[in-house]
Amino acid sequence: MHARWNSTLIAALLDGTLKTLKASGVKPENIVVQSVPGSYELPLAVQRMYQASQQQNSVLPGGGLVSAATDLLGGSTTDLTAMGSKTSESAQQKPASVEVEGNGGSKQPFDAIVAIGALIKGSTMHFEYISDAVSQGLMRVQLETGVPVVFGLLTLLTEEQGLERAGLDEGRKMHNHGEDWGSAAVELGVKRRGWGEGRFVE
Ligand code: RBF
Repeated sequence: MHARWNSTLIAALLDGTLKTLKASGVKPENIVVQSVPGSYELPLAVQRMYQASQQQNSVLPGGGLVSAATDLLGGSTTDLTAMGSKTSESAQQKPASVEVEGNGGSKQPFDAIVAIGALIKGSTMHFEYISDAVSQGLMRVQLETGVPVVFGLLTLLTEEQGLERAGLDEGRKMHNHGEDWGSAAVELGVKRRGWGEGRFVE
């Protein structure tokens, strides 16, 4: 799941995240990407998106309940809720592509969700309030739902800091943090599945 503010950074971070997810063996059709206007919207969107993934197969055509087992690396669903548009600069613009690569993919609940946003400090206290609310909100969502929510929120003092963390610095020497977020999603998704079955996967 991603916010659409600071879209250049977001596009690179999303690319990095997707790259690592796929390199880790997650099937593209099991990855769902959705976007929201800004970072402030991420906690609710992540919470509701996870609930939607639970609903999609909670009832079989015959009315039977389906177990919530997931299969991150096998035939399953990984959810990456990342953000969207590669071109929009503000929340006013049309949600870029709400890509749903997961068509035809697993209907199981998401194994993990990556919440991606980039907050850049301005001259008022806005940045502090949003950063704090989103950080606390995402932690709350993951503890309340039990699904790993990877913290892909950059809280930046300058845009330059964001370019460095998205691997877009001039010399292209810096690391794209999105790649780490993809790895964290896979690791936590696999571990959580193990914990759910009384196993400790390392
Ligand atoms: N959202 C972001 O994701 N990153 C930002 O840097 C950002 N800066 C904002 C600055 C101002 C002054 C305002 C009013 C909103 C900003 N937002 C930003 C959008 C915010 O997360 C949210 O989408 C809106 O406040 C609507 O709830």
